[in-house]
Amino acid sequence: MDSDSGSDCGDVPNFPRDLPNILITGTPGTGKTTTSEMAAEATGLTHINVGDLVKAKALHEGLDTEFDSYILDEDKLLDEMEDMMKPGGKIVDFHTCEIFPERWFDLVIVLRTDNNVLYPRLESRGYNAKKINENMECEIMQVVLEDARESYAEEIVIELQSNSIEQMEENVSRIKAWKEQWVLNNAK
Ligand code: DAT
Repeated sequence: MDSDSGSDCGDVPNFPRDLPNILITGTPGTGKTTTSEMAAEATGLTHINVGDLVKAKALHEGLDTEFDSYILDEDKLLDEMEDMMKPGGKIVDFHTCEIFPERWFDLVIVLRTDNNVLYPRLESRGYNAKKINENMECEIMQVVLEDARESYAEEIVIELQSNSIEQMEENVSRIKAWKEQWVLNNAK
């Protein structure tokens, strides 16, 4: 793992940027991609769908057939993303949060979904039973939330409910307001 990855809670200096970087994370199915697309539209920031990037640039070590997902090549991914993150203005959408350098992000949003809502979302994606169970357990055990809290400063990690369209719209409004405030606070 990269020596300055998010899992290090040490004194990591942020590099200056004109626009903030936001990480939107959570268990698969909680609404990361939909929320990120809407938030990018609302804020003018650029959405980076990390799963798509991994596939498009082959930043993986092949397919894990048991879970039907790619085995990430973290070093390749971080190298690919470093220059994208430097100027700021990115909304990064990924189900894992602890692999990234802490200094990349100004805000980390963890989306949460109730079990009875998440299950049918995962089913309708055609996931196999093993993958559905793994993801349900991940959400029930709050794995992503705990990883985010261990990897980033407490004050930048925000948990948001994502069960309904109304909540998603509210989340996007909050992201937009937060971004506008960040720009005011960091104006040169
Ligand atoms: P993720 O990127 O976290 O895997 P997604 O954005 O692809 O999730 O959403 C999965 C499905 O659930 C998709 O059909 C949209 C729907 N969805 C996501 N968040 C929702 C919400 N808050 N309310 C209603 N539907 C939602």
